[in-house]
Amino acid sequence: MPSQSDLTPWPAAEVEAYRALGYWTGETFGDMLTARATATPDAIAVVDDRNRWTYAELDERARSLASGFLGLGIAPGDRVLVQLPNIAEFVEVIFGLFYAGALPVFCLPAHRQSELIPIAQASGAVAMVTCHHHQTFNHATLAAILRDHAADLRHLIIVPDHKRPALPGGTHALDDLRAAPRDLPAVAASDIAFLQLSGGSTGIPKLIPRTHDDYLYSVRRSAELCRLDSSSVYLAALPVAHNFPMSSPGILGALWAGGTVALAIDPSPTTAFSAIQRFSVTITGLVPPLARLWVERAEASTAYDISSLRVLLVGGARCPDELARRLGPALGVTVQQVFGMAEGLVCYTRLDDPEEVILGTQGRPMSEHDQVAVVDEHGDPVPPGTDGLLITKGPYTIRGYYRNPEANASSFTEDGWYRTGDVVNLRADGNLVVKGRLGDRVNRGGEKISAEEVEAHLLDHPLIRDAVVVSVPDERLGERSCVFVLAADPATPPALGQIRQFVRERGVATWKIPDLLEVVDSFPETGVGKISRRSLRAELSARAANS
Ligand code: OOB
Repeated sequence: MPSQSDLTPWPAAEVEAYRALGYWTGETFGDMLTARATATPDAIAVVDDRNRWTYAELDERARSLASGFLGLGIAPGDRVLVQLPNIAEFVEVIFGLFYAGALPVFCLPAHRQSELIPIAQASGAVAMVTCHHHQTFNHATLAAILRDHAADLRHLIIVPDHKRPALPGGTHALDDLRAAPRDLPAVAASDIAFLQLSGGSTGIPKLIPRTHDDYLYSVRRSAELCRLDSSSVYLAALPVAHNFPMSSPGILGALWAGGTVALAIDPSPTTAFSAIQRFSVTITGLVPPLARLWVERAEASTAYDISSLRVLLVGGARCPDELARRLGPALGVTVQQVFGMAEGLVCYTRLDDPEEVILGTQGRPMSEHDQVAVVDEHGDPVPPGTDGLLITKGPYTIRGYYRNPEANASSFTEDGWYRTGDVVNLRADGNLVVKGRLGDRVNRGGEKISAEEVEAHLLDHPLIRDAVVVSVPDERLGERSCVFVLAADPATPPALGQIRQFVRERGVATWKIPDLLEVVDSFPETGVGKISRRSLRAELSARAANS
């Protein structure tokens, strides 16, 4: 079992208050599915290209998988890496793990060994559930590689691909695990339900422990604010393991409301519009660059009927006001901006907000008991209406990362506020406008890149003496990454193609591969002798303005 120290608890008085307010109800995600399967067994819970399951079927599948997981030796409290694309099996697997009391660790399909090895090690995962292939990448082989690097990783479970029947030795096909349902362990809602991954600003993965109590509250509140009901069909177009399509209001919100989860294997307009038409999707969520692609396609062609779509959530990165204005008319939707983080706090614009709020702000906290404050670098409040750093605490924002005292010391204040690292402006009406970020993170269209992590790879390149990764504004993605390099030998500087290839071969998620390269003779320094990323960014902007 995970020890209580894996979870930094909320203070007792707050726990009591959240229970008294009815925020934390004592219900687990397993309880939620049981309740829905009892209330509306024949309603459709999940659809994708190959499957269509009622609530009763989903429940039965999850229970038999739970029995199979337990039979294999996965015990309550054990961590299990889940790396699956947007397929129906994702939903049965995570509910199977919830029923077994095991903790999914939500990996993204784009993660490669350089992300997954530290995640497996830091979580102490005993098992991994993955697919055979996704978009030409062999995940089964990746899982076998991980097993050699993570001492505790004993069981590899693969969703088979019927076109590629062979599984690597020592692995289990998911279907072979289905076992006759047996008594399932009692799971406490105050326990950790799963581990999410932090968008991260350091190279070391930060694991985010979320309890059933706190996460289910955020799911319920999101479902309410997005007005989900049993007729709602939520399309997971973004990678479903990410916090945004999972819970804002996401697949869990749709299931909480007794609606339907539809999954699209990729978020391209062609795949997603076809899914919207076939499954009569009513609501979905997108990062801004994808929203732009959808708008462009919808403005250019009416090949698909997407008129069932009523609400589009846009978030993960700042949505340019100009794009926000085009979304509603082009896609026939009400826009809801969402500014959230896997650590907790989620802000929404409300569906009935004035247009100026919906189009020009990232909304306001979803809970009356979310606390937000805007401070300067010393932690002192800034005058109202001034840009500053957002700190927060509340009923669904964690008080500490999983087994990571160093990160806790820097990311949380002594009295439990989470330092988001986001620079915001808190308007008098309570809505937030996100202005940027403190520190060394690139937000590449919602995919977060830790500068430090990419720099560490680059420093191993024989032609590189030193490297600094910074963000550069980009019309499509919001930001892209640029690496400034000091060459080991100025006579033979590295070329962009070489360093991209090098980073790719390190086995990292493709979005982390540098977009641009600048070879320089020296780095500008700050007053205290640190490399000034701000000056490097300014240099790039000045160059772009002059070109
Ligand atoms: C979501 O979660 P993460 O954990 O991948 O990233 C959180 C960070 C925030 O701290 C902020 O820097 C950025 O992503 N962000 C936004 C934003 N939404 C997130 N920056 C500007 N405007 C927005 N609307 O990205 C996430 C989690 C739940 C719901 C939505 C997004």
